[in-house]
Amino acid sequence: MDSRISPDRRAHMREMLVDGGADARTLARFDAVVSRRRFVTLVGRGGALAALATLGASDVAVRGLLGRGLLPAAWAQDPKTIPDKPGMIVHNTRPINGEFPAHMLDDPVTPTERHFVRNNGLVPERADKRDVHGWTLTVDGEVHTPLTLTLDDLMKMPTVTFPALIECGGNGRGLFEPKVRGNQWGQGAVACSEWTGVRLRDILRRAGLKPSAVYTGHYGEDPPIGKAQPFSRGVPIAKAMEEHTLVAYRMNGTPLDPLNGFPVRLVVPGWIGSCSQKWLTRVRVRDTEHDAEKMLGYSYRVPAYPVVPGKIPPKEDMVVATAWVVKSMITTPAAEAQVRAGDSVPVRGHAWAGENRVARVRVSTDYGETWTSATVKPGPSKYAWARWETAVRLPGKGYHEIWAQAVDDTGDAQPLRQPWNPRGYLGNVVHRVGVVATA
Ligand SMILES: Nc1nc2c(c(=O)[nH]1)N[C@H]1C(S)=C(S)[C@@H](COP(=O)(O)O)O[C@H]1N2
Ligand SMILES: [Mo]
Repeated sequence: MDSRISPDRRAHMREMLVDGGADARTLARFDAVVSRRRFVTLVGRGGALAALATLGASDVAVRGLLGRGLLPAAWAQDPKTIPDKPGMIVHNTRPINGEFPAHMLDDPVTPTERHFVRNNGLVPERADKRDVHGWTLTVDGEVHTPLTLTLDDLMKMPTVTFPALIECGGNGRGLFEPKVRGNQWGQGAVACSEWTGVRLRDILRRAGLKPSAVYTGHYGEDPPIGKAQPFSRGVPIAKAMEEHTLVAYRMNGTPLDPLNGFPVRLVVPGWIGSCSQKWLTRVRVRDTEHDAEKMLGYSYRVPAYPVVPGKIPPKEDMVVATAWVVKSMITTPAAEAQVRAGDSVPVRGHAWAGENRVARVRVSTDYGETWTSATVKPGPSKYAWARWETAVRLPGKGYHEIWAQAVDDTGDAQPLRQPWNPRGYLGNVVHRVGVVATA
């Protein structure tokens, strides 16, 4: 064992490889190499690439690492255009990951073609072909009557429709300092679509929860890349039984987009997006906290206490990330917009607060010295974002920043600097938009 890489650091690095779709051979070589000092030397020389060459890393693993900013950008292919999602900032094409710039997310209900995409694996063939034939949802585990439901069965159950926000736990990761690996999301890994579906609690009640039921485990049919485990997460039974937790089969009035989970997905609003399993095929009721790979280690977990930026806490100090924290986004003006000095400039956007409610939003044009209150209009349902607006006047010619800060009903406010955690989750630093005023 190399004393200069702590076991936790090593576990963290190994998980990054697994996330990148590393195959068994690559992982075996990683395990062999990290136990030697040589790896430290290579990495120390800035030689992540050299280290990978030593590892004989597969193409897939290398591509995964490209997405995590480990390899020189010169290696990356030009981002492809994703036909369903015009204008998307594509972070990765295999798996597909992309977001929209804040100014394209101005609508109260996000159009499907602007709903971000966060995939760990490949898009299932069934989704690509928009073919529901043969799809079923299994509900099993700690239930009295296991169920197998077809889409027709599901559609016969009572349905509800409401807008609700889904936000990737890693949204805002690109603003972490020091940098953390993973998709470098800006503001846009969030969307508020209108969902139609069946309450998960109605399905769980139909199956009959046993007293031993404490957690769900969610499974989808997206093929993992390389030797990665299938993506699977879960939530405590109380959240599964919450009235807004949906098994959704329509999004903004039409069947789900293939990239957003066709034919059926979970919508677990208020909590980090990974809880909202796409391409859903099975809900397994557990008698213990779900223990699939993406529930463990550093995946979708945050330290139980604030850590020194850049320091990896031991695994046992990491806890499962659950609800989102208070946040806002400026959707108008767009970054780099030109305005006239002295004119009234409309400023607006959205605010949301996980399980809490948005109490107020304020805006600054002098780097947080003084603030102006915005008018806040609550969203039409518990987990829809609130709309806020105000106007500012920029005093003189040149570069200005517009900042927005939301405060929730518990008094929690967005921080001016981003607190750090090893995987860059729950980023909610105030959104800053740079504009130029002309005389
Ligand atoms: N089956 C499956 N479900 C999944 C994922 C996945 O990779 N596979 N990604 C999760 C993550 S991390 C997020 S943030 C949301 C993203 O949903 P969207 O792509 O529809 O925006 O889906 C979640 N559900
Ligand atoms: Mo996510």
